[in-house]
Amino acid sequence: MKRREIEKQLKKELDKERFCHTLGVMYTAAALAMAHGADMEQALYAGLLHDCAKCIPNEEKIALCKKYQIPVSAVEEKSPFLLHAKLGAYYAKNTYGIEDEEILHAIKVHTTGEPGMNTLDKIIYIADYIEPNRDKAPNLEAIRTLAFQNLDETMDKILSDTLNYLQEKGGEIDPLTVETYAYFHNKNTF
Ligand code: DGI
Ligand code: FE
Ligand code: FE
Repeated sequence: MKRREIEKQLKKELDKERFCHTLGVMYTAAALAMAHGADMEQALYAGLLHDCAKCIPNEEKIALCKKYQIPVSAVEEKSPFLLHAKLGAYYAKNTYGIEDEEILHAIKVHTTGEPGMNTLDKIIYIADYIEPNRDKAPNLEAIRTLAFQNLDETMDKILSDTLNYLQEKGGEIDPLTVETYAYFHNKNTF
């Protein structure tokens, strides 16, 4: 599907706020791609579709994963909202016709991250956090500046703040989030 058609469809699938966030991520990802010499078209598509499964009710997410044979971990059973990333990659491919595996992968890992993430993966993860409609995270201003300078350092900062936030609010922590933080922290230290 063309980007405009996908936009039209998503406007129906998502609530207003999520749709605005989606456009914010799409254009922020494009800007980050420009700054870091990555492919802008891939960034636009991945940004546009990253939350396409976000507005499916949580109870349905687990059933849909079983139906599509997407593995569900113990942490995902307890926090099914995490599944919107994997389900999003599934719908990007099967509903929106995206065949580019790099776009699908960036969507799949956009919530927890993954050790060894590539440039597009990082761009989507970071754009999701810094897009202009976001206002709650600490250090946002500094992180926004850093994002256009160094992707690995930005990942380290965001993951560190995210883990602190999850610890404070007592959220179930996915081992992948911890592994991704360790990966970037080590990468930046040595
Ligand atoms: O879908 P969005 O809200 O745009 O953004 P997202 O997909 O990055 O999800 C953001 C939330 O995900 C944020 O509140 C932090 C949370 N998160 C990230 N890693 C983990 C996590 N939540 C839990 N419970 N466990 C994690 O490991
Ligand atoms: Fe998301
Ligand atoms: Fe998002």
